[in-house]
Amino acid sequence: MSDILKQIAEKLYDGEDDAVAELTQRALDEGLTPAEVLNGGLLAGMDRVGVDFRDGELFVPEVLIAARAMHAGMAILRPLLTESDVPSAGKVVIGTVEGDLHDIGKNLVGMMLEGGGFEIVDLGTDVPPDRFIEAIKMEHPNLIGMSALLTTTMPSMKRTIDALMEAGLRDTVRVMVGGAPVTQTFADEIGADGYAPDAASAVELARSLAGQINKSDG
Ligand code: B1M
Repeated sequence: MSDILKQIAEKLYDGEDDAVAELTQRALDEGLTPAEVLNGGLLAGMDRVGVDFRDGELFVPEVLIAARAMHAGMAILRPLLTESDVPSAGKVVIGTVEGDLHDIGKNLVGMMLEGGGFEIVDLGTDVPPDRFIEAIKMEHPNLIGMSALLTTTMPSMKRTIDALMEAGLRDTVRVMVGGAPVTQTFADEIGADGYAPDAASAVELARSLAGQINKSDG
C-alpha cells in the first residue's frame, strides 16, 4: 500500500480530522483515484477501528472521533464521488433505520448513488417507519434504501416494509437494504426487493430496481 494511504489510515485511527482531510487532498493531487483513497486509506483505517472496538481496545468516544475524521476525508471525496453526467436515473429516499445512529456507510451509499445519477433524499439516522412513509408520500421516489449496522435494529427494516404495505404504498417503490449485519437471506425473509453488500453494488442494484418501477404509476 502506498505510504500516503497508510498515513491516511493511521490518522483516521487516531481521529486527526484535519490531517485526514489534508492527506486525502494530497493523495488526490498526487494522482490517486477517489476509489483508491477511499478503500486503501479511509476504509482501511475504519476497518482497524472496527476490529479494536470489537476487541475492547477502543471505546465509543474514540470511535466517534475516528468517525469525525472519516467524515472529514469523505467531505473531500464527496464532489468527486457525486459528480455525474448521467441523466437522472431516479429518486432514492435513504436513511439509517430506527434506533441506529451509524451513518458512514449510508452516506457513502448515498454519494455513490448520486454519482450514478440518482437524486438522493437523505432522511439521516434513527428513521422510524412513519418517517419513510411520509417521505414516500412527499417525494414519490423510485426506491427507498435502508441501512442498519446493528443486529438489534435490523427488525426495523421489516417494520418499515410492513408499514409500507399497511399504507398501500408497497407497489409504488422498490426497497433495497444493506449494512454490515444484513444479508441476502435476511433481505428475502423481510420481503425487500434487493440487498447490496457495498456501495458500488448498491448503484448496480438501484439501477436494476429503478428500471422495474414506472413512476407515472406512482
Ligand atoms: Co458502532 N458498532 N456502535 N459505532 N460501529 C459496530 C457496527 C459494531 C460491529 C462494532 C463491533 O462490535 N465490532 C457493533 C455492532 C454489533 C452488532 O450489532 N452486530 C457496534 C456497536 C455495538 C455499537 C454501540 C451499541 C456501542 C455502544 O454504545 N456500546 C453503539 C450503538 C449506537 C446506535 O446506533 N444506537 C455504537 C456507536 C457507534 C458510534 C456512534 C461510536 C460510531 C458511529 C458513528 C457514525 O456512523 N457517525 C460507530 C462506528 C463507527 C462503528 C464501526 C467501528 C464502523 C462502522 C462504519 O462506519 N464502517 C462498526 C464496526 C464495523 O463495522 N467494522 C461498529 C464503515 C462503513 C463504510 O461501512 O457501515 O458497513 P458500513 O457500510 C458499507 C456496507 O455495509 C454497505 O455499503 C457501505 C459501504 O461499502 N451498506 C449498504 C451500508 N448501508 C447500506 C445500505 C444499502 C446498501 C449497502 O442500501 C440501502
